[in-house]
Amino acid sequence: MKVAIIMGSPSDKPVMGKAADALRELEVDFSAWVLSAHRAPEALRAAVSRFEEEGVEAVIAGAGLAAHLPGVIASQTLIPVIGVPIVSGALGGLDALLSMVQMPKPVPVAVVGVDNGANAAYLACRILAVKYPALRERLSRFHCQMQADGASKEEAAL
Ligand code: RP5
Repeated sequence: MKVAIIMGSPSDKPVMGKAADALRELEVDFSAWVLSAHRAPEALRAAVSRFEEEGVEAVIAGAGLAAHLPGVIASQTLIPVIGVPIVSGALGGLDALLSMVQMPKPVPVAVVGVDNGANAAYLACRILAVKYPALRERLSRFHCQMQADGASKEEAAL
């Protein structure tokens, strides 16, 4: 079980680091690369072609501006791809969000909120948990803990 984290630029690392943190928290193995769909298309294609033999079962792809990275990856593999739109430049992430979410059928990309690298990791874990009972158990404990924490905050709100 492995997740591939791909980002378009080193400048995307702060957001994608949140995805890595969440995967570590849930004990899910991952590899991370900087591979731009526009600046390194051949290297990206080569990396995607190795995913299956490397045991990659979900991909998290983050990029800003005209963010074609997750869509291009989804065009080259059947492994589910989750896009993270990243704030960069004048349009504040709306450009990246629309670039990712408006994929043509039958090449879907799941998209999380702008700059929400952590949620991409949690979604990847939910996808993998269908197949891996131990991960499902860790996710379940994590979810229960979150609800308990939320309840105790509410009691202290006044
Ligand atoms: C995108 O362009 C990258 O994903 C990044 O979010 C944005 C800006 O890249 P840099 O100019 O900072 O390398 O391809």
